[in-house]
Amino acid sequence: MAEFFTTVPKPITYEGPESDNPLAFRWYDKDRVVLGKTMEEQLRFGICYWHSFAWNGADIFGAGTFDRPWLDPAADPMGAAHQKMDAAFEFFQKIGAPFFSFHDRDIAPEGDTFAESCARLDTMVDYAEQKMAETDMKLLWGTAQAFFQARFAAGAATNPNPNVFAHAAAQVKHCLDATHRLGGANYVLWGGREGYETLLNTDMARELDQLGRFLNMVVQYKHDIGFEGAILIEPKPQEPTKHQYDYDSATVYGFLQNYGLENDIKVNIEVNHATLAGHDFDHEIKQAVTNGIFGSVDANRGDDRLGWDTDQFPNSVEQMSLGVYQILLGGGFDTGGFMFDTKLRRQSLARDDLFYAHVGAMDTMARSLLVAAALIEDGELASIVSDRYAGWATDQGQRILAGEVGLADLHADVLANNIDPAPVSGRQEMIENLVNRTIERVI
Ligand code: XUL
Ligand code: CO
Repeated sequence: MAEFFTTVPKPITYEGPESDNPLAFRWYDKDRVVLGKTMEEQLRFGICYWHSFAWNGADIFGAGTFDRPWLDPAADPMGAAHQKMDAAFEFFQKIGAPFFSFHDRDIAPEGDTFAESCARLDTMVDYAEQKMAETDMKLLWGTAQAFFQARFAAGAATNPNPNVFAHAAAQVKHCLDATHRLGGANYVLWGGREGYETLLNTDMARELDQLGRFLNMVVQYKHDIGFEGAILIEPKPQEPTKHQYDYDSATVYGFLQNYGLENDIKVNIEVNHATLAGHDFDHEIKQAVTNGIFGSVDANRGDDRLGWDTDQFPNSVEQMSLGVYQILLGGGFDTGGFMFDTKLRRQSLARDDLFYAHVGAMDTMARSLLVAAALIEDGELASIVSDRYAGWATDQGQRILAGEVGLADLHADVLANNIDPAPVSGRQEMIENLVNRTIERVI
């Protein structure tokens, strides 16, 4: 089989912080134990198929720039799909991430009929199964691409036409089967075009009910086939539609409760989707952990001055550490992991740019893990928070929470005892300094 990444002949290895080899890990030492698990087990890195292998670098103003022979429109579609998978597995192995993720249409091209699309996907799933066995690669999640084709312009599950709903349901069924066959740890549903552009042509109540029904069908089918992975929704506030129904973790949780799905579906939080929703990454994690729906993470960042989904590789330890801290406080990943739903910049057209990008991103996440683990081990942040709420452990606090007193009781109490609490400092700057000192100390 032809080697594609010839300038990176051997797998990337850990050389330590002193190394100035740009194709070595300085922080990601997969066997290093952090909080009782290896870095590999804590971080559970996944490589995405779509941006890394199924995209040619085209943007809305210009043609593809990347050197990806399998994306040549003249190539035989199934031959190209095999070549793409060979290159992808070569990359997975050389970068040393244990997982990958795909959309059905990333690994197998759509055919002229749905039957042909299914047959092509089955062929490529056979090939993936063989390559996974040869390489020990695991599938973090599979997902159906139900947003690209013109038929999905008005949404998939939320489409005004039930035939489009049916088509998306058939596609998700087939992709869930494929994910199950490949031992996927999760199955993801990103809303794609599940949202709307204008209320002037939209029946919102009907569309939400359709989406609720669709997701109940997915959960039912997961149980029918015995798929043990988690079903995850990936919140995003806008883009491609102006108003996406799965805006953020809190909105998704409310939606899941409305449709009786809160125990069956969790969330896949993407860092830059949090930013686009006006939240910090750690807020989205905390919101999900608090509601018991934290599943997995797409580890890509945005750009401070660009209000769209730039899908950049993570390079800010400050930003990521606080999110990883909340993940660890919540008990760490179960089925999830850090999936690089990340795109090279369009000018990064050399083959090995994909390596530089992932090496930097994996090191950033490893450093963030070390910082977050130190914050947990020191315990100072956690005690600051618990001390702040210590009053709620008193008799008065407990009686309020237990519902033993009402407004009139508290009114009487405050009147009789002239309760006049003194304000206390929130110490935000002091705590931020503590985090910065931890970063300085650890990395
Ligand atoms: C879109 C996005 C997708 C999903 C998978 O913004 O993040 O790549 O992760 O469909
Ligand atoms: Co994503």
